[in-house]
Amino acid sequence: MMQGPLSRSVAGLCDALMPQVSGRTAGGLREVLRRLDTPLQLAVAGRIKSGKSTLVNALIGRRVAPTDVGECTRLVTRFQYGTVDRIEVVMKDGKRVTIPFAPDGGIPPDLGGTRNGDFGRAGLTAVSHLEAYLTSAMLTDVTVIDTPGLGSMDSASVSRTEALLGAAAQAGDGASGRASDGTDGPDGTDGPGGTGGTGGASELDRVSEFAVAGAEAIVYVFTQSVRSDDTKVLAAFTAATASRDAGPVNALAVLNKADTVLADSVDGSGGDSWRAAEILARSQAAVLRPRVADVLPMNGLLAETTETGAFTAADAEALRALAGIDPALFGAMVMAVDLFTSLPAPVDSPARVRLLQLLDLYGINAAVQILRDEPSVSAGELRRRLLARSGLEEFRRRLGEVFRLRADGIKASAALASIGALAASCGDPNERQRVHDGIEMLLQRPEAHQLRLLEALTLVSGGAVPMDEELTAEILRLGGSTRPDDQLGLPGRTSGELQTAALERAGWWRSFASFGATPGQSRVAHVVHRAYFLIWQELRGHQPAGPPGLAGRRGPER
Ligand SMILES: Nc1nc2c(ncn2[C@@H]2O[C@H](COP(=O)(O)OP(=O)(O)OP(=O)(O)O)[C@@H](O)[C@H]2O)c(=O)[nH]1
Ligand SMILES: [Mg+2]
Repeated sequence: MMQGPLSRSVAGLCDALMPQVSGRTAGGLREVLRRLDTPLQLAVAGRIKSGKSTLVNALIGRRVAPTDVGECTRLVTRFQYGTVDRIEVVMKDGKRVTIPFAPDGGIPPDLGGTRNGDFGRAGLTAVSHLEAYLTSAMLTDVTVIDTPGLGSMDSASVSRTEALLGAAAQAGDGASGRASDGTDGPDGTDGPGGTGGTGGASELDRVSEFAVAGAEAIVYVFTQSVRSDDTKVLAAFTAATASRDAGPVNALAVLNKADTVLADSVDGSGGDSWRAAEILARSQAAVLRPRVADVLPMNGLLAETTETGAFTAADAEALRALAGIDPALFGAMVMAVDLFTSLPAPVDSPARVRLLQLLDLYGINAAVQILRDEPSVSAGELRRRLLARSGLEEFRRRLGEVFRLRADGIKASAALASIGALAASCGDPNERQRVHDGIEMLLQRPEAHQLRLLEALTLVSGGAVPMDEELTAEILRLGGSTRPDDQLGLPGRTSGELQTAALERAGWWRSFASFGATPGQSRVAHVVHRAYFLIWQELRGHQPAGPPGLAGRRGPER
């Protein structure tokens, strides 16, 4: 894995600090170094049965994550690039057992029918998580982590989870522990308030499992509507995984099962559930915005079916037969699952059940509409058109923009947060000072400015530094891209126009930093001012700083 320039700087900091710190901190730094060398770690999280595994399969392009009930779905599974397909069961004691894929090419839901004995006396409870290595090209620059679904968490259990977080993350992994304010006890075995009530222990378990996963970015999957505790869960889980708050820097949300949205309940949908899902997603983005970069509508099932090769010519033929029957009869069939399976039609019952599993009623209806309008459409073309309706392509595009283009910055700032947390939890004030000085020096470097900007974005969007909405949106835009025209909100303008705009905004933020801003706002404003200044320099074709003629021209973050 090629490290980006910012990750390399942070790795350099780790190397420099290593000989100057205690063994414990050095161990943590080694872990940070190891992580910097891996692709972006992207976790998919959300409630039970929200469609996380289905979405993971669609992304990877292969039906490999089990989407039924089974033991696996209770385990974190990390999908990463490998030159040979294989599955490793990682035990809590660190041992690894390689198991074969199921005949259908997926992870066996019961871990290969293996008797518990194969994993030692404790059986599946001794399993930490699964590592699946796949030759999928998509995984070369991102590791996708499928996580167990969250149960319905009442607000009491959510706050218990939050209370347990600091301890759990530290117990799970020293380097990923989010620095808490030091009020919790030294050992992570029992959080404040104990484990009274339902499920305390298992929540701790899940949270630490999650910490083991070491996620740096998160895709949060929900269905129909964001419940009040969804946002809390989102915050709690990203805190445990990414060593910092959920924010537009590292989180994206999906409104999944768009096909099941009740169109009539959404104004302006015109009775179309996809349109309804788009409207819902937009309004929910407004609510969730400080926590996520965006909310995207998605039909994960359709995406999985059309992207993994599950959809066959025989399925297309069954749909073609359905397109030929009386439209009124077909209309009745797609009103409910039991009508679809029972009404008379020239498609046998196993084929109908299969269509339901692959497409659900919405997808079946969509396919039949396509075939009615254009009977000559081939199976391949039908698959492509259904894929186009799944939302997957837009999701991939946004994933690219939000995470992949900024992977270097995201990884580097997650690593810096981990280093900061290591220092904060270290007893020696001199050592703490040394680490902080090191971080500060790194952040002073011009190429590290993107990290400052991401940090400012997290402060502002998380509410730690209040800013009015328009300014928040501006910082979001600035940190949300690496292209000057997007950053300035002036796509496609000439370099001259962009330079003028960058200078104008740089000037504005500088005076905001000096006049009428709180100390927090002032710090953020300085960062924003400098970001605009660096954009201006880049546009003018100058090096950001440093001796001229070295290493050629480079933008602040590419
Ligand atoms: N109609 C419809 N069904 C979907 C969609 N996405 C997933 N499903 C179905 O929802 C069920 C649950 O999907 P999973 O992917 O297993 O959900 P999960 O979130 O991984 O579940 P757990 O891991 O058990 O929490 C499966 O039957 C999927 O086929 C969708 O967009 N539309
Ligand atoms: Mg699952």
